[in-house]
Amino acid sequence: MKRIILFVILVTLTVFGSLYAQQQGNTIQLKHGAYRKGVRTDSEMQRWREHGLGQFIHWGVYAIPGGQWNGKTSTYAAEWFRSSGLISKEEYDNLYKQFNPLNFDAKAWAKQARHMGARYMIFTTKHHDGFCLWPSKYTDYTIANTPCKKDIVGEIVDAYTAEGIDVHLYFSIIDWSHPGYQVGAPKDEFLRNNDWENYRPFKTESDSIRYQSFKEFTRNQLIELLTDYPKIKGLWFDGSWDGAWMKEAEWVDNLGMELRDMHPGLIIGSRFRADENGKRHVDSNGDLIDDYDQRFERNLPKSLEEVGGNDWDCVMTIPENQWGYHRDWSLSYVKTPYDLIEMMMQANALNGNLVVNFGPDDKGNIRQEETDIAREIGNWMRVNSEAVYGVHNSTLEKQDWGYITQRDEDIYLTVFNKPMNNLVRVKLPRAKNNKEDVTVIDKAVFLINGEPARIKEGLRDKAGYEYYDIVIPENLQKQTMPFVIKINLKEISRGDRAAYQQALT
Ligand code: H79
Repeated sequence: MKRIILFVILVTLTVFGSLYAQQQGNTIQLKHGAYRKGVRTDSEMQRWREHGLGQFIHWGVYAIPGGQWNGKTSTYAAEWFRSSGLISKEEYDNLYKQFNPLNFDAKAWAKQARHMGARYMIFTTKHHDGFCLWPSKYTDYTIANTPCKKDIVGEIVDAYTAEGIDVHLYFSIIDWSHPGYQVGAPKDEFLRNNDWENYRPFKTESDSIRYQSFKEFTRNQLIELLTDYPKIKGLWFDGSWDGAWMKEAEWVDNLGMELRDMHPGLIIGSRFRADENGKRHVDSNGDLIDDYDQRFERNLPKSLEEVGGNDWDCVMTIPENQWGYHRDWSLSYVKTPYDLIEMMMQANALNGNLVVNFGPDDKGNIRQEETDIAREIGNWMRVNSEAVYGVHNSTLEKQDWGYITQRDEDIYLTVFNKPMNNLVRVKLPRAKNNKEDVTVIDKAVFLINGEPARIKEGLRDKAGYEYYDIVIPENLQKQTMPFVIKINLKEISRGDRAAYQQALT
């Protein structure tokens, strides 16, 4: 009996002890987990954080079929055309011999991106098909063996950098063109049952040996990219959900360190490597792996809680799920500049960047729809970009008419849902300095015309929060695009409130 009691006590202690440890934030010792809690504080990362808006470009031989082949249209993502079933693998793998984008003009693309207001861009050096847009010396499947022959990656890096736009290189870990690459996504059961240790990506020893050559190939290409294009700011990895890659936690971790040593300040997102337990993006302790969260692809977070204090960006397609050039955009809803601006402000208000994707055609043209979107976003940015660059989540609570961003003392209210009464009601925070004080709006101005806004007294709620109403003047009431009101707050004594309110009317 005594033994049983002792056993029960021991079990209880162990269970509660470990729960307590977790609650206390005691962490499992990981060899290849996150190396930092919280965000990077260096200047390169600070610069990235302030970009607000980026451009993604997906370009490769998939632009030749553009989602169509022999009169048939694929509803698949156009850059996955090799797997669509509409083309044989052999035919696809020979498309590069026709890749000849005579209209390609990196400087024109970069200029357009700058006019749109993008501060960084991500460019596909190689997608899953393995075709390289730079003349890699480690494979023949590159731009060097097309009629084009230009170093496309080099021209992009130079042109965008010259326009003041930071370049990040997209690189797919999956490479269907390399004989050593073979696995794909691991079976869920190993991850779900916490049985990662027993996951075996390869069926035979020789498959495993072949994979070693693939690893070396991947490492060589990454070193080559950093060596040839030292101006780049970061690497944007994709396809790292491959089981064999995930199983190589130690090797990949070492590779990451090697790349960072080569290129101080290098920015790498959470989609590069898994920890030793097969956990991706966040490690077994819930800490973000590497520099920013890449999980919000085509899917914006709705609250700061979802963001968890990390840096993040959201890459967004214009149609539903087309990254590469697809000739037929009637297959899904096509986002409008309004939609994209709303997404950008939602992202910025939650401490993230929005990255809008473009898919140029096989001639090197950016399609008319994308050109129009870039121009319209650019027109909006020329007036309102103050509310985008270098901003962060505001001390003001999110309110139903739109999104709020802030830089130092400047608060930007971007109004999307214009109230029927043309009054933008602003809930103000309590005074920080002195409990006896109240917060009021000191200044308010419309960015669209620089005119000061009229402020009216709003309600005071039961909890004691103060509200003020910003009047939308007649000349702005018919706006069809969101507009920004820049405000500053001040704290005054309760005794001065009546005088403040009197002065408003
Ligand atoms: O490059 C873009 C996508 O091609 C790539 N990531 C973005 C940035 C991506 N790789 N994998 N996935 C997205 C998720 C895989 C989705 C798939 Fe499918 C479902 C592959 C096959 C079925 C989507 C639908 C792609 C083809 C059909």
